[in-house]
Amino acid sequence: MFTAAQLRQWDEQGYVALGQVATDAELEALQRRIDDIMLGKVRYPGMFFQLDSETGEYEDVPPGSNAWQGPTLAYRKIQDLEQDDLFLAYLQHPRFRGITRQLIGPDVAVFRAMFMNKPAERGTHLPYHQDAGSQWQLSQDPILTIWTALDPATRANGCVQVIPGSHKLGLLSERGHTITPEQERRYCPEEKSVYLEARPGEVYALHNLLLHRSGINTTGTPRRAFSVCYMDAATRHVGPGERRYPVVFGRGALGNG
Ligand SMILES: O=C(O)CCC(=O)C(=O)O
Repeated sequence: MFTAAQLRQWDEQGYVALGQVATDAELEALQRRIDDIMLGKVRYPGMFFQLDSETGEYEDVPPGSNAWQGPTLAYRKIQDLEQDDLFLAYLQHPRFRGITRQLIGPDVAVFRAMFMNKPAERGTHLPYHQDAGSQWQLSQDPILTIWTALDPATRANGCVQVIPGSHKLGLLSERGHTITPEQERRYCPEEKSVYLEARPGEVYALHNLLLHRSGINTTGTPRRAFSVCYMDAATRHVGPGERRYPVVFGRGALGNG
């Protein structure tokens, strides 16, 4: 659970540093496993893979698909990681159960369990955005993302950068996600931003309405991270087609949830 001080920080700033949650051995296993998934040594049906852009520009990121696209460490994003036993066990850690119970309730699903990568000497600029809005096609906006550094995250390798308190602005774009250049000038001056540098294994809870972005990786080693968006298990997909979200805590939960 959040302590009283963390709850205050959550309300006022929209993010909370949680320190390292996994053991060193668990962290090493997650690092090895994500490389095995990228290299195709471990495979799951229908898992979403998106390669990194060639240019570093967000507009040039290829769309991605629900299929592995060959052995490379240059993936930008991989979703559906709740299918993997190690990632599922980690996202169901008792610390996360406590926080989700406090902020969401006993029955919790994940909108996405996602690997975000800035490959060595590559990566793509991710512009300021919020993680909510109609493009998510949900019956209610989720509020909680738990982001874990799998490697050191630094200004040089594209750590996440946030605008403290910006979750209080509400949803800035009807469709959600990236904001306009005018909104960025208004709400995101460099002097207001905070770089969330992290040691491997360190965790941040991020409010989904918090304005955040990340840069490219100018170093010779990757900046890997695992980002999980938790939401009330009653949240429904409201777009065309059927979509169900994996329940990870409470009634009908996967694994040991
Ligand atoms: O890891 C990153 O660079 C960005 C993460 C992000 O935007 C998210 O987890 O919602």
